Amino acid sequence: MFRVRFVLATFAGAFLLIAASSAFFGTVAAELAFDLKVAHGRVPDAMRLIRVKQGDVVRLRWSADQPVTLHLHGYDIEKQVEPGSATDLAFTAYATGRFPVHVHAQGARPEGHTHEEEPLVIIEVYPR
Ligand SMILES: [Cu+2]
Repeated sequence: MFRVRFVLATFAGAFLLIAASSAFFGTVAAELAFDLKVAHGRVPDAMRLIRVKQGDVVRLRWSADQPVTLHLHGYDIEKQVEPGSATDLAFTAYATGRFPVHVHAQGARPEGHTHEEEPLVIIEVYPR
């Protein structure tokens, strides 16, 4: 009987610990939107690193001064952005890690391409 109670107490303790730590770190996934303006092939320095947490719904709202094809690596999402209108690139950040957004040449294929240039933006997804 003592053993059963001990196990239950341990279980309750572990549960409390999980509840407390998730309250501290924020367990609820957020919906996050970022406005990113590409001018002369760059975004402002303050927007070059985007940090989110695993499970967040991330919406990148792109605008550009000239037509550009963007490629989010890892998640492998490609978007065409035309000047004069914003284009959303949205995804749920299931995978953790560091994911660059590159500019592709118009008409280039995503398979087997190389990226010599610096990424436009880097997205870091942290474990929740
Ligand atoms: Cu690419």
